[in-house]
Amino acid sequence: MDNEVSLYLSRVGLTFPGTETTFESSQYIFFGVPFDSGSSSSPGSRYGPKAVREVIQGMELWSEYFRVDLEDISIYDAGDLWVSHGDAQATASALKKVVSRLVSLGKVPVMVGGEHTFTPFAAVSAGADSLLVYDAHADCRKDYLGNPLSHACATRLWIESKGTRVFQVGIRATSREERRYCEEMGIIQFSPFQVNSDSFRSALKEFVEGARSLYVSIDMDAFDPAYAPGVGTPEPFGLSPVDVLKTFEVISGANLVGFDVMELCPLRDPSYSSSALAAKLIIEMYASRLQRKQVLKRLWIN
Ligand SMILES: [Mn+2]
Repeated sequence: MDNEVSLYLSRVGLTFPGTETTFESSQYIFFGVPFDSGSSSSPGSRYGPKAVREVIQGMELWSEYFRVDLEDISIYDAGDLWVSHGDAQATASALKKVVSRLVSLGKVPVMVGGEHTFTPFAAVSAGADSLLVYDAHADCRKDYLGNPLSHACATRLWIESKGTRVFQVGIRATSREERRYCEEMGIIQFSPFQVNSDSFRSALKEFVEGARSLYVSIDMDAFDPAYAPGVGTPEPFGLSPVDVLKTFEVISGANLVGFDVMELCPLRDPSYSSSALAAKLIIEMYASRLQRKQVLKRLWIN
């Protein structure tokens, strides 16, 4: 592995997705950020990366939705970020170094959390100009109980460093202060009740087409707790996995500079169903892009 990247990462036992790949030959580089010491409700998301690695070992790498076989998947597991528990700033510094280096090597970082706090740092370091977030929460607080690096502030941190090019899906839990802020900033938001509408699909398409470099972030609590109970802050009336999968088709043509799945809390996931969904989201995101590549190749040949 690249020396500068490995400096901040430790290798782990099981790897995602379990097939043999190398750092050099892989475009997508998976790594964990096992940090949860700022969680506002239940801790435990530090075990998220480990659970995703465990559950993927027993899963098929065929995408039924996108009709592509991922046996030759080019995702390399680089291990977990050395996190400094209790110190989000120090952890974010290490993360920024890793992501910047990966991007300079032409790689796409695939991060698994851990707290959502780290998304804006990864997205900015990846050079994104647009952020697509699936989340129950707007994460637009100025601070949470005095902590400006709380996971409740993640999207606001992005807005303050990169402006308002942000699209949020699944939003249904916001404070009065956040609603005012989002309105003032003109944030595009869709609740789970709106995702099956034509206006949602056309707005998402327009947003993605206007993105020069897109970063996609999925907070697992975007899903209904029936599908993903393993999160720190569950919110009823959420998205279904199929709702989200359908949006991957819309994103597949974008210049994706980074992707993450955050807030998976295995301590609340005894059935491993949430972990399985988190693993599958990464597989399907990859599949959507591979399928598009294959379709374009076929069109070119014919
Ligand atoms: Mn959330």
